[in-house]
This record gives sequence, C-alpha cells and structure tokens, in this order.
Amino acid sequence: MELKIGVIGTGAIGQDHIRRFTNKVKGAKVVAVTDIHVERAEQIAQEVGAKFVKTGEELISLPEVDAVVVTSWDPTHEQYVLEAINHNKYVFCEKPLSVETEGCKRIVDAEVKLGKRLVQVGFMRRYDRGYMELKEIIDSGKLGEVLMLHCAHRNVSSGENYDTLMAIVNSAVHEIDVLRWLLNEDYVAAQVIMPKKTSNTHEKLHDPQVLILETESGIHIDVEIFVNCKYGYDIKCEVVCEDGVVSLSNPSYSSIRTAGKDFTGIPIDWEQRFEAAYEQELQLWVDSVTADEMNGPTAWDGYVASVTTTAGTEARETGKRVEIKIDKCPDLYK
Ligand code: NAI
Ligand code: ISE
Repeated sequence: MELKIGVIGTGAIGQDHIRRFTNKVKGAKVVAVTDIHVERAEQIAQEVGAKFVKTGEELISLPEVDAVVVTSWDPTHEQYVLEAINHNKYVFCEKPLSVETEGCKRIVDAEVKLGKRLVQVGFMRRYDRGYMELKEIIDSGKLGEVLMLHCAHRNVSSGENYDTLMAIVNSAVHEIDVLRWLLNEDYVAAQVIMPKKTSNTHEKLHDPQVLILETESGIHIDVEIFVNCKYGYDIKCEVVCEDGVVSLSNPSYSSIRTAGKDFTGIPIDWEQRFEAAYEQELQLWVDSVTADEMNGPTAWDGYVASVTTTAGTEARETGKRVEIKIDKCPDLYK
C-alpha cells in the first residue's frame, strides 16, 4: 500500500521533494498539493496526478492525505505542523520547525499532550554518507575522545534577501543540528566572531561570520559561514580527537588533468551536494510513517536548534559569550 502525501509549498525544495517522492522514493505518492502561487501549484498537481487545494488547512484535513510535507516559507511552518498534529497526521517539516523558540515549544507540547511523535524536521545532513561515517568513527572510540571540530559552510552566493541574521538561523542551523547528533551532546554556550567583510556582499549582510560553540563536555567547535565564497558549495568538518583527526568526505567528482593542472569538480549548491541525503531522508521517513514509528530528527531537535540559533544571534549582537539553556527533555524524546 502506498503512503498518500500532501505537500504544502511548491517552491524550490517543495518541487524537489515532489520529484523525489514521484521518481525515487518507494511506497509513496503525492496526492495533493497547495501553494499561494496557485498557477504553478496547479500545474505541478497536474504533472504528478495530484489534486490542487486552496489552503494548507484544507490539504491537511483531506481524508485521502495520510501524511503531510511542509515546504512553505519559514513563518508558516508552525501553523501547519500544529494543524497536522491536531488531525493526528504524520508531518515532515523543512527547517526551521518554527521561526520562534516558543513556537517550537508549542509543537513539542502538542506532541507530548498527544503522547505520540508525529513530527520530523528536515535536517537532512544526518542522512549524508560522509557525516554517517564520521559518526561511526567517533562512536567506535578508536580515535579517543573528541576535542575540537573545525567546520565551514560555504555557499557560492546569496540573494539580496539573505541578511546577517540568516547566516546562523538559516545556514549554520544545519551544522548546529548535525554536530549535536554527531557528538551526542548538547551545547552550553555560543560566541560569534565577525571577520573582515567580503566586498562580494551587500549592506544588510555581514559575510563571513564565525560561530563558536561549546558542548557539555567542553568540546570546542568553530563554524565558518561564508555564503558568498564564489567558487562552490563547500561543506567541511574536521574532527580533532585525542589519537587522530577525521574529516568529512564529499561526494566524488571526476578530475580532469590538462595543461599541467588537475581540476576536480565540486558541487555548486546544497541540492547537488546533499542529493543522496535528501533521497535517503525521505525514503526513511516514508518507511517510518508506514511502520507507524518515527525515528528521524524530532520536534525536540527542532526546539534545541532554535534555542541555539537564538543564542548565536544574541552572541553576534552583543559580541559576548552567551550561555545556552535548554529545558528538560520530555520522556517522549529520550
Ligand atoms: P521557495 O520560496 O522557493 O518556496 C516556498 C513556497 O512556499 C513558495 O512557492 C511560496 O509561494 C509557498 N508558500 C508560502 N506561504 C505559503 C502558504 N501559507 N501556503 C502554501 N504555500 C505557501 O523557498 P524554498 O527554498 O523552497 O524553501 C522552503 C522551505 O524549505 C524554507 O522553510 C527553507 O528554510 C527550507 N529549505 C530547506 C533546505 C534544506 O537543505 N533542508 C534547503 C532549502 C530550503
Ligand atoms: C538553505 O536554506 C539551506 O537549508 C541549505 O541547506 C544551506 O546550505 C543554505 O546555506 C541555506 O541558505
């Protein structure tokens, strides 16, 4: 039996996910879509044999929709996730879970009240082969204790609407989630350093930035966020341990040697870099919904990410080290 999915938001990643559900993921079918950009959504609905409906609320209430995917703009996520929980339906929500920490908390509280996990947040890096290999090596203990992580999140360029706030809230949020998962530890403090600003940016964006995080056991993490690096989409993570160093592998691209030089391809954007991870993320989500047991990034992970990005923002604004205070984790998420 196929899982019948309704998608809210048929923009860039919404279309990508619909394509994955239609062509790659097994055991699922998109049966309904909605977007405030009606014409495009109607066309996409027609292409995949789905129904177009006018609102997210209507889509969630359709009896034929078994599970919901939220890929609309950030400020709309919370309302649709809460609505899906009200309808007792599984919901996959792209990051962020909510634009407010209090909003993430409302979602956590709704799940706790229901006594069941229905929400998965789109932190796809946990499904990337490179990060999974890092986790396996760290967990094996063969390199001893982890001491430091040096990371980079570089994008080719950012649009005019991408501002200083977004470097941490929109981009580094992926490192914030995946590194916590990798280390199996929460963060206790954040700091932000603002290096010399590139001339390839605009007035509203200070680029690059460096986010520094400390974990419960004292591990130091630095994340360079440089969203106008010009040359490619480059994600780095070097884990320094007591008995060795392990670095994140990237998907392999063929290299061309010519005229005394060696050229190796690199991805140009996150869709290319994490294509396999997105596919695996959605396949495992469909499998877990079908099995009636969630096992991906939870609403609690969405809440912790939000607390951390908020602390990062305060650290940037004040120039100070800001403590990260996370509520007690409810049993539902342990
Ligand atoms: P987009 O702007 O291309 O698409 C968003 C779509 O949502 C638009 O078509 C817009 O008309 C629609 N929309 C807005 N409000 C709506 C509402 N109330 N009901 C129905 N549709 C509505 O943006 P993009 O890049 O596709 O991002 C969507 C979400 O996915 C964002 O929250 C973003 O943070 C997240 N994202 C996650 C990525 C990841 O790597 N996991 C990568 C890119 C985006
Ligand atoms: C974007 O919103 C994403 O989620 C991408 O994964 C990230 O790499 C990029 O920096 C963000 O702007």
